[in-house]
Amino acid sequence: MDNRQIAQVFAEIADLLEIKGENVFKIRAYRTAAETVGTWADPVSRMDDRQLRDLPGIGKDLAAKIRELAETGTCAFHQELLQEFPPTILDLLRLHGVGPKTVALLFTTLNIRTVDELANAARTGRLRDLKGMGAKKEALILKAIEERQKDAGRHLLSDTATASAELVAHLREHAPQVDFVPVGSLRRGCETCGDIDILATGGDPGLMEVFIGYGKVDRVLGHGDTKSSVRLQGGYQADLRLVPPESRGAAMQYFTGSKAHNIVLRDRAIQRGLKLNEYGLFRTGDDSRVAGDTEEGIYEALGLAWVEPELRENRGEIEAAAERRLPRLVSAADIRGDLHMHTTATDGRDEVEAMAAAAERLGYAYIAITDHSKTLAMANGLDEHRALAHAARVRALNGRFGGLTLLAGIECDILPDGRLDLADDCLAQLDLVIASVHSHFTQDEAQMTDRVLRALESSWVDILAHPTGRLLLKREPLRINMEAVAAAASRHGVALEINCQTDRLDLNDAHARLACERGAGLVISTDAHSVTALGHLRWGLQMARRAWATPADVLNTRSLQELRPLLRRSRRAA
Ligand code: DGT
Ligand code: CA
Ligand code: CA
Ligand code: ZN
Repeated sequence: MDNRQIAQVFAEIADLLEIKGENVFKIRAYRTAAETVGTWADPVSRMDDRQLRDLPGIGKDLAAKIRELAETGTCAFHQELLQEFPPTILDLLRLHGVGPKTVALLFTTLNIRTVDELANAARTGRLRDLKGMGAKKEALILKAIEERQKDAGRHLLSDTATASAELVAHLREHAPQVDFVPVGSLRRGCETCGDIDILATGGDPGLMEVFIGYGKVDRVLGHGDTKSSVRLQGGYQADLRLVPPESRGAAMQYFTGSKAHNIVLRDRAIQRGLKLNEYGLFRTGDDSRVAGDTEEGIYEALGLAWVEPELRENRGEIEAAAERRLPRLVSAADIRGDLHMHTTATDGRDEVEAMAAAAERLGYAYIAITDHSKTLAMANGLDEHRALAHAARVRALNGRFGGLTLLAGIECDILPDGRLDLADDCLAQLDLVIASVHSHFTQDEAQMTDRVLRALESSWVDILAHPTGRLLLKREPLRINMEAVAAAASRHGVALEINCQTDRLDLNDAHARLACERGAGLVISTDAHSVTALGHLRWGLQMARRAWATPADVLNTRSLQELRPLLRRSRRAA
């Protein structure tokens, strides 16, 4: 079992214990263990008992459970809990506004075990009379179910990328002569993906046996000579298509999509007396081939510059490609530092030193340590006194990690009325201030917008973090007027963050593009709570690219020398 699978078991145990109404410390221990294992770099299944017990938050009991999972693939305690509750009950817990108490109530009183059963009960008005329910909550549950159905079968970009990479590794191992490339929404870097699309060239139909023989295949949905579909463990659907080598470019183009981009391209072909499909670009009259072995060839024959996959959404990229004015998108090589991360001073899992050492290995010029402020008591947030003491410790490390500069910052909560959680004279003494909303998500649009605008007006805020608070496939964005926020950010010289946590990706592509158009700077930050999470930068980068962002649009592509004058404290001093 890999770390993710073990973490999954612990997370399920925590959920099930919560439904049972067990002791909160016990529940928290399993949650912490799930976090630790899920983000640990080395496989915990290969560790012995002593090494396991050295992991943060892992004691004797949890170490034994990890050994049990590693050796047998299951855990007796987990199985016992699943005897008490059907596993489908965990789907209920993932509905917005449905907590463990509600799940327990629904199960014990109405024997509701699945989302479908819950939907039925809500539609027929059977929930409203339960203790603590009422018609309003019933309606909210129904709405949450509808939201969920819109997302059904979709997965986070990062999870899809992992599942796809494992599948492609299997294919390459068993068919080394074949060329494989992931296409579809994954190649376009969409925030969630409906399925995994793999394109193969240079193989024979025997390849399909290799595909359906993959160890993680749960079910074969279709099996042909040029196209097969399977369902994988974890609920991913995967399609494999095989085309001849001379069609590789055409098929890459076709199956990368998006559908909207392809439709415009096909019309453009028709206007030129050509026919475009997944096998190539052909003259309408005599079916002779014009292009098809490369994507560049296809675009060129249509009078277009090659278009980066992230831009292929019919949002103006075809006009720009025709006029040769596509942007030079920001890429990993442009990134010089990371301006949002947490440490053990609050709710991070690694020490400042470990984060700095990892950043040095990544070749960064700078990082900002931005732990939480006091209102976030759950995360052990810092008050003014602790914030300044922490800052002093952070600064004292400068010089110890090669050319890396550590900036002492804070992630300061924006209080419900728009005031900041820490006093101005404390914020003034830090190198960088991030402001963010972590509470009162349900304010209406006017209130929320006023609240955030007020924070942007403060003298010290440099960055607004995860501006909409959304959690992909879990929590809707808060209601806020992004036009007004982008305009204010531009006016005050505050950068808007693209948060790289894999279930945030917040700002999204459309909002990030709006920010750039309004002249607000972007910053791509990991918000890492561990060393491993520093590697999540690529997912935010993908959002920035989908937003047409160039290196100039992104604050953390600057050298430290260029960055400093852009921070508010420098501008005030000037
Ligand atoms: P997803 O899977 O919902 O995340 O999004 P996609 O874009 O990966 O969609 P998918 O898997 O249905 O199809 C992959 C690509 O194949 C799609 O982006 C464009 C192409 N494609 C699929 N169906 C059509 C179609 O009916 N017409 C055209 N022109 N292209 C299509
Ligand atoms: Ca797809
Ligand atoms: Ca597909
Ligand atoms: Zn944070």
